[in-house]
Amino acid sequence: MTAKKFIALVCITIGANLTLHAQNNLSGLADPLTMSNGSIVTTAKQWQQRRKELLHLFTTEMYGQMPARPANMSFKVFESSKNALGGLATRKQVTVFFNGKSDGPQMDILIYLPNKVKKPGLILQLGFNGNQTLSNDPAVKLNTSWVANGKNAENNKATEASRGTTSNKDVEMILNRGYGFATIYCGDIDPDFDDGFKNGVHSLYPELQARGDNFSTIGAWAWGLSRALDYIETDKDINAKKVAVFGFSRLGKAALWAGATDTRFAMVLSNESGAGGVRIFRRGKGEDIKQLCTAFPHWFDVNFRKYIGRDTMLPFDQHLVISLIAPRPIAIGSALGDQWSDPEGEFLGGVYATPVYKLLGTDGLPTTQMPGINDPISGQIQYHIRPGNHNILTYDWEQYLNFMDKHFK
Ligand code: GTR
Repeated sequence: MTAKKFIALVCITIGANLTLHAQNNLSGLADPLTMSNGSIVTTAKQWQQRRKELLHLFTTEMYGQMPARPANMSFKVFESSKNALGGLATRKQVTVFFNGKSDGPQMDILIYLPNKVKKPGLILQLGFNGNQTLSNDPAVKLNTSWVANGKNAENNKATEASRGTTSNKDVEMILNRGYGFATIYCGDIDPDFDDGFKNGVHSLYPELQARGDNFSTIGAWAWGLSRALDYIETDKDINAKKVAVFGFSRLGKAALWAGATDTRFAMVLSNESGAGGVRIFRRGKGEDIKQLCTAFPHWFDVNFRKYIGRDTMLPFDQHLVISLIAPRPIAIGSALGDQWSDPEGEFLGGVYATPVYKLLGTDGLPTTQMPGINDPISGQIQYHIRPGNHNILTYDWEQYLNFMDKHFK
């Protein structure tokens, strides 16, 4: 390309971006392809530099530092059966001992693999309330970590009544579509309440606390997903190159950060992750930083609190986190009744990450127009919105499975 043509192309791109920003009332939104020193990123090689810069930015200002894989970590497959769920699946239950000690912090992974597929890819879900909530299967270990009190928990422990309370049928659908399903409980990694970062895996890393970029709870959950992937890589029955990391809501924020920080995840599925997930803060709609940091002071690092009240002036925004996943595929799901998550802001997260996907030779999200209800649009970034409230429904899983077929088959 001649220098003239190149400059013309850059000008056209910048012009189109400015128009899009104005249309969406987002002038001033950070450009993923401009380095902090003002230079423009035009090659995949330069993007690697920008990516480093962005990872550093989000690690410092928002999600906090994460430790490396612990040297002494160990795994134990404590139960398995080739005849689970009426013969549909092979079940494995694995404990990850984070510091290699049986009385140290630990998490259980529940894995189902479809018997009719050899070495399948899988969905790795970060879940609420314990692995037993995902299946009626009586062989699943009842979680013994802290859980929030509620209908299926007493004295902050899950009860038998919690078995199969979420997505039992959906797990079978996932297996019937030829994918495995693995799940871990967020509370095994770090219980979801503010204790000053002492319990869960935080107890192993006191040096990562009492600092602005401390190891946060969302950081810990994302880190736990990577540790589950460490196990998966050792399991010869699973295709570790086809692992889609999934999370819903607060756990969608963590799954997004896991996909951004750990390039071994081949795909990210982000269901209604909202503020601190894929949603653009600058719109000033839905949950804001003040609400996030007040109700859940443990989710993000301490530095993030300095942006309270500055949502519409943020020097960074969540499309940049999505861009860290590029060119790997990501599917974003919203619900019309979930205005707290700001569906249009979630959609725009994908729109504004798209220039990075394009730079890396893919299409990103193939539209800048918000699609209609139940009318998913799918490129390297997929977006769907359905009627109903904040939830993960069979319809959502179907969209994610279609996306996996498109990219994994
Ligand atoms: C809400 C929170 C959201 C979302 C949600 C959830 O209370 O404000 O950011 O994460 O919880 O996790 O269900």
